[in-house]
Amino acid sequence: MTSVQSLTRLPCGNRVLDLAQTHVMGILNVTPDSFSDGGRYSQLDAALRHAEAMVVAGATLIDVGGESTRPGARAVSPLEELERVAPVVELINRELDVVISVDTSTPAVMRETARLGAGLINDVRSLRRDGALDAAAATGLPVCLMHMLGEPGDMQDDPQYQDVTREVGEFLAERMVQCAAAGIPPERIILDPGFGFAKTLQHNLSLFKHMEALHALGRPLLVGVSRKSMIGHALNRPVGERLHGGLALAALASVKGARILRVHDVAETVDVVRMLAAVESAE
Ligand code: 8Y7
Repeated sequence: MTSVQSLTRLPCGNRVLDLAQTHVMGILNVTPDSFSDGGRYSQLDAALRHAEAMVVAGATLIDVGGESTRPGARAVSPLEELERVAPVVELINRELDVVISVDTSTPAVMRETARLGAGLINDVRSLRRDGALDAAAATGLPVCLMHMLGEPGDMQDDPQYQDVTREVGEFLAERMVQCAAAGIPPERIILDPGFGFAKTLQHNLSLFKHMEALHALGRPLLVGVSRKSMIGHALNRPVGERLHGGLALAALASVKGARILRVHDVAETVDVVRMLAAVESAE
């Protein structure tokens, strides 16, 4: 290993990410669909097949989530969340070569999924739930800290900022201090501006434009804008017609130095990332 690689190597449990490159993280929701009642085995099987397709398409991380963060979504008990997520993590870890990210704010889910092979904790609440800092620290896994004001249920009520990029940076810096105090060193942290979380369209666009300012915090950035309403509002597109807007933002985020892109459309985003890398590596 060269010294340059050691600066960008992020150990994620039993796997390592080289953050010199831009990685694509595929989204795998395991919230039960009330319209499909295929039973437990077929849901697990469907989750594995979806994850496998994303890995074949070039995803190097899969983000497994069992709690909807949509505004107004029903709260899920820790046990219910664990019963959804744990079997999927165990199965993907056994069957696929990919870093498993667990989208959770729940301490018990962090601890148990780490035991089952998860490689990254992705917490939209930045470890602010009771016991989350200690649980994440105990896993030894890297953590993605995301900016959000309030809770998913009330976050879009009336978000206000003087300077959204500065305030997001200050929030993330403060969470890094709390992490350090709990035994999670900066080397284990990924930062995320939290697009679409407690932000108006203008907040999201301004934050995106000035994203580079967050590099001052010294940690890799993860960006999640796939199919989000900021694309819908900017282009006047329903959720099924946001791919092109999302790919534009993926390219721009990568150029601005984001290291992980969290997306639904893995194959398309991987093409974007590879095309940028091809140009970047030219003479
Ligand atoms: C994000 C996220 C969601 C994001 C990170 C959606 C779980 C909403 N968005 N995690 N999760 N960053 N780190 O539309 O932007 O995908 S859920």
